[in-house]
Amino acid sequence: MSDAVLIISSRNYSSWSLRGWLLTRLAGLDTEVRIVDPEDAVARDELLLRTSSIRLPRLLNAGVELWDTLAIAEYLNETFPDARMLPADPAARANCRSISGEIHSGFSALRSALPMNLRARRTNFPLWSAVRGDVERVSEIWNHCLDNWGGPWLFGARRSIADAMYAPVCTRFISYDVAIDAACAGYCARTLALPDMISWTEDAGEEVAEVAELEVEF
Ligand SMILES: N[C@@H](CCC(=O)N[C@@H](CS)C(=O)NCC(=O)O)C(=O)O
Repeated sequence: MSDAVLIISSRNYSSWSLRGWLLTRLAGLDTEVRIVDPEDAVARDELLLRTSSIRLPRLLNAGVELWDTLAIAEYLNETFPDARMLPADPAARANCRSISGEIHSGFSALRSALPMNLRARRTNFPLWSAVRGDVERVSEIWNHCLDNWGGPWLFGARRSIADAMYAPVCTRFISYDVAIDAACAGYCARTLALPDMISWTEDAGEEVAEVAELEVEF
């Protein structure tokens, strides 16, 4: 039983929670997962008692408390060097950090128009031009990585922080039936077939909470 705790908001809807959890798995850190509702006043107060942020996911490990997925990623990489969460090659490592930063701070059209909902399956989902631009950029990034470092993961044979950061994009492409090229489709299929993704998705299916506006059929 681990002493580490990962506080998340939802397995079904929270892409940041999925990223945070995949990062702990990549690090080999066993965590107890606690789900809290950030809209709940008592839960918010409890989170704010500990730090000035109510952002989730939040990782508590060995007296250290972190929020924000990139901070969690860098902390885990430093704390568990044997997990080699960043590529060994400096150029690959720089690229891995750049594309992880890009998904962390960008792709707002994709994020808002295609919210993560692991239970959703939409077909013929309309994509407006800004979303198409984001899909093209993601495809460009993935193709560049797969060509440069030979796959099957973005930086070669080992999964890295970047694969965790882009995993919720794979689920969105499947949920909203987004047309992508064969190399990207293969990457999404490999990601969704990971045992960690399967177990997270199964648990998400059992979550009772529903966010009404994200369940609307378009
Ligand atoms: N960039 C942050 C984003 C985290 C985030 O937006 N989390 C959402 C839940 S998925 C949250 O905490 N929302 C609560 C709020 O903003 O009130 C990260 O990398 O962790």
